[in-house]
Amino acid sequence: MKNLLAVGLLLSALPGTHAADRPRPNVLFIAIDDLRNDLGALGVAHARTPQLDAFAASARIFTHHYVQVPTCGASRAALLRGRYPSVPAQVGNGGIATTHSSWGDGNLPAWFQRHGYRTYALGKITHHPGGRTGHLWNDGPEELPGSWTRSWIPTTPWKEAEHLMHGYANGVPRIPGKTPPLEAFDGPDSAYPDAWVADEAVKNLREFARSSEPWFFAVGFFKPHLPFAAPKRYFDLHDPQKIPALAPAAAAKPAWPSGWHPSGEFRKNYGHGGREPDQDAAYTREVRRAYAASVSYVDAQVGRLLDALKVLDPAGNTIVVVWGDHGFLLGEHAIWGKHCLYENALRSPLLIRAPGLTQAGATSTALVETVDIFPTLTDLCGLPTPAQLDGRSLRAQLDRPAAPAAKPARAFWQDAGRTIRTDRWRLIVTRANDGAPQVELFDYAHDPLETRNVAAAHADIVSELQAQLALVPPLQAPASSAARKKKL
Ligand SMILES: [Ca+2]
Repeated sequence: MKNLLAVGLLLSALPGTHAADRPRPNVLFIAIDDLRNDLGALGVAHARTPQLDAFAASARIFTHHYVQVPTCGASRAALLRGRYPSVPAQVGNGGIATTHSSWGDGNLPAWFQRHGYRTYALGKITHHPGGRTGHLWNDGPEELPGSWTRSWIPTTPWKEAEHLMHGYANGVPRIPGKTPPLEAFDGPDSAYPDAWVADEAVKNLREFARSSEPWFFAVGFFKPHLPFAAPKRYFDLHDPQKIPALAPAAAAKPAWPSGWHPSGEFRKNYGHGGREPDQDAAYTREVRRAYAASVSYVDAQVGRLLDALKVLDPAGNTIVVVWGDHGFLLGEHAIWGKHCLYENALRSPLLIRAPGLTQAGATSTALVETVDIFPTLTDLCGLPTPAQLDGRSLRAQLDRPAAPAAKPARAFWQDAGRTIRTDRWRLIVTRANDGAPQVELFDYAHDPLETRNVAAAHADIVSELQAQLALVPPLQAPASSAARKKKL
């Protein structure tokens, strides 16, 4: 208690509040898997996301949030470590388990735990739901040991974490390369895993609300990650004819040089019955509708958790973060997936509500990054911030939506792929199979859909952005074949 009071006295003011008047805030961190910026609150007209839109109206809406690595485990590593990747394993899905011992001074949950918080991870927070490695992700060592008071998955018909992650209706597991990428089952919300996550989250939230100790509760939902599967009624919310088609230039495979890839996660991990979304307009619409339906389904489950919080914490002493771990290309650049450095792979929702937030519902267009979340949360909770973090607290944008970005956004992919995003430009540097560097430059002021590589016409901008990219050291060790294999 003495420590708690001491920290309380040191609290810098939360936005618009006197910190000493309040107990330390709790943190509800909601991760949504593979959620691109397809929310109504982010201006997407065909989205049906009433729950997240309502939450956004009470929060700060970051329209330009970028992740560090466009794949689940590596994006979460950057989140929890609060740093850009520094070794090749940290751009792969196994990076948390294989590199956590070298992370130095803690990680986000461990830091909170060290400063008096109980820390909980339910569902998919690290790469493996429940935070275990091994066969079917349930019998190996913890991915991030020493960090969570408890890390777990609900008990469900899918039984194993790996089946829960890729589950079809009523406990049916995925068969890689065979089962379909889409499913609409005419049944209740509990036909799919996220309803079970929401149930378990609400149940535990009730328990935590009775405790006088502060808590950090991370809840990880699975949709809209593939397979795009949800109860039929969420599909019925979406008329496929009303989901806008991509402009042909936006759907085209980029001209060489580019970091284009053949969307292995979508094309190889599922059975398509010979259908090909780039060649079959009806299939394109079905896939995009199924993604939108999966977003609507997870929206409803997140809404149940937020409704419970309203009842359990009427004073609003909980910081709530809604975060997408990266985006997803639904045919942009002829890619159906995320493993690339284009805009829609890296941009994802970030909504933050903090006690005393003013101008709730206002948007910040500042470029912000996933690595900013760690220092933002320590700042808002009045904890010290570890010195080594690469991000910056977003308090400025929470206090004043028009506050500018502190820095450009950076992202990483494979051993040599890097990108830097400024308000106007994106530079992408990748390496061709023969080792030659490939440079792409996009000018969002004149080409918001990234259809023209203008690197040749703007050598000065390329040079300036390459110099900024070089400020972050290159990844330091060769990727092992195992780490490389896990990336895709
Ligand atoms: Ca993901």
